Amino acid sequence: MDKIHVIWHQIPDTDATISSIVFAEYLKYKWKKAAPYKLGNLNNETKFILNYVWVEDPETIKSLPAWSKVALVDHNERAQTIENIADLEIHSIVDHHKIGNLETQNPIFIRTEKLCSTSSVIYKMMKEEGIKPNKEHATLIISAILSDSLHFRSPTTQDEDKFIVEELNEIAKIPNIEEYAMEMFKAKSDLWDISIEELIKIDYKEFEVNGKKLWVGSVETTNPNYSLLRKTEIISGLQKIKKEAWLDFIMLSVIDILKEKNTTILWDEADFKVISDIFWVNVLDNLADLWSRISRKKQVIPELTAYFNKN
Ligand SMILES: [Mn+2]
Repeated sequence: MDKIHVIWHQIPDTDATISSIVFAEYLKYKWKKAAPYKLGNLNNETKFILNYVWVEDPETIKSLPAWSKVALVDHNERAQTIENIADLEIHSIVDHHKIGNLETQNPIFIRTEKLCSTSSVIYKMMKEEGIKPNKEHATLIISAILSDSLHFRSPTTQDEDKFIVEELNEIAKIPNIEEYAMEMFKAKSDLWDISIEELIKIDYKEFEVNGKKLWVGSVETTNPNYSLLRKTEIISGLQKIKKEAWLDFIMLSVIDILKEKNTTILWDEADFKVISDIFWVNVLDNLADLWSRISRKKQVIPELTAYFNKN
């Protein structure tokens, strides 16, 4: 039996990492051979969570031998997945993002729902099959929901996500969910030992719209000043990435989790114009105040996609 490699996008965030761990578990319950793999380094929030439950960090891969089977979790776009995806066989996709541009050779299984995390979707699939997660997996799924929804602050949060957390906490028994979420966010905001390039690339999505390459990064933090004080270095970094990756647009949003505020750093005039045209804001000193748009998925990407489809 061929092993299914459960992989997630190039930049692993907490939901992506946890989705791959629990989806591999789900596939094993269904008598498949499966294991999670990551394509990049974990962020400090994810490290904190895996440490909390004593679950091992998945193995890192860059590419896979031709014809290997893969399951994609928490992403579905060519620009975000494993480099040699064209040589691989896609077994399944489980996601909660907009549908992008991936083409498959064979019929595949796809499940995507408008929930705040891919882990929520996988939990529903488990429930439908009568699979009860153990304490570790219940804690992991709760963590993924808290991470992707910024503890239910994000407008992507559905009532269903909140019910799932309640239901799973009967197994996970996290004493205080709010305190636990704060611990996670503090770990995520611990950025003192990372380079400027790592900071810029801590959580980004690359897209193609109408032949244009867009790059949208986020730093979700309880301490936005750490990033904002390094603005000058960040701007040079954005300039470098835009040139090297042949991008048509690049932005980096610093998201203050507690104040629910988005301050976006931009590099050049062309990108200033895009942001002021879309959001009706002024760009001052390379900064745009995007107010409470804390969800990239719901409050930034759709507007950018519509704009670049017209322009
Ligand atoms: Mn996600």
